[in-house]
Amino acid sequence: MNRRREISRISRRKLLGSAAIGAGALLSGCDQLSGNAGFRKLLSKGEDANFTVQRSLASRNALAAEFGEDKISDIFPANGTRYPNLPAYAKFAERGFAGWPLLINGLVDNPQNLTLEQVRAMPSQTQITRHDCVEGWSAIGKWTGVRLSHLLNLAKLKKSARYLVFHCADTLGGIPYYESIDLIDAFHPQTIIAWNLNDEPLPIGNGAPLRLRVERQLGYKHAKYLVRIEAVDSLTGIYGGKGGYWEDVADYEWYGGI
Ligand SMILES: Nc1nc2c(c(=O)[nH]1)N[C@H]1C(S)=C(S)[C@@H](COP(=O)(O)O)O[C@H]1N2
Ligand SMILES: [Mo]
Repeated sequence: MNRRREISRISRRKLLGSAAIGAGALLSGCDQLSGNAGFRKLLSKGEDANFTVQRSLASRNALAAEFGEDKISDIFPANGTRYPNLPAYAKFAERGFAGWPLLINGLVDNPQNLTLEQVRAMPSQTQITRHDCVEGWSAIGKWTGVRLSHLLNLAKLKKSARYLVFHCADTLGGIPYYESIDLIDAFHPQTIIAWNLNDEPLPIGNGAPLRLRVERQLGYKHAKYLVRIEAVDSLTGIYGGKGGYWEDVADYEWYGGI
């Protein structure tokens, strides 16, 4: 095979490996979204109080950049909570997080009461992405986990569901850490519940045993130490009401787009 054909074969394989598969998945994500009442309302009215950054659906669904293995950072920092203060957490850590619970409830028809083992046995995907923290650092890491859309398809969102709230096992200054995203990000093909970082189980500092990766948004949205995913129709009345720990305590933007 001549050199030109070799190159075009390689680049096609690269495309098929990431972008093309991503586009297919994106379409199925859109199909699921268009059947959802909350999402249609968002599109037709475009007046969601929290949704201050107006972007087209196409740009919300665009993929975050992915990198090669050679770009992975030598050290992926741990930021915010580095070890949850919940006494039960240390007990789980001692036994490799065996039996760690992940609950999916709220506005769903089939609430899920999963264990870490069950989640890790689900279909997985791996992505090498850059994490950007508002405190001024970035790092590239390789994350493996199950697509959030897979979990939501098991739990079957009710038509009234508009947001997913991620409840964590840690508190900062006595306040529970939590985050939330809308259904566009929930069904985005790079939004995963990750259990591995750089081919190893998540280190405790990076959110063991399960954390959210929502690659189009800033670091604070990537909730670590996940114990429960709750589908809701409004963020009012959830903790401080602004959709996340940092949103509540320091007025960070709810949509932390990169
Ligand atoms: N549960 C929980 N999730 C969290 C935080 C936290 O303190 N607690 N910090 C957030 C912030 S500000 C960032 S930048 C990232 C840091 O992830 P890392 O520790 O893997 O670098 O986690 C985010 N998710
Ligand atoms: Mo951050």
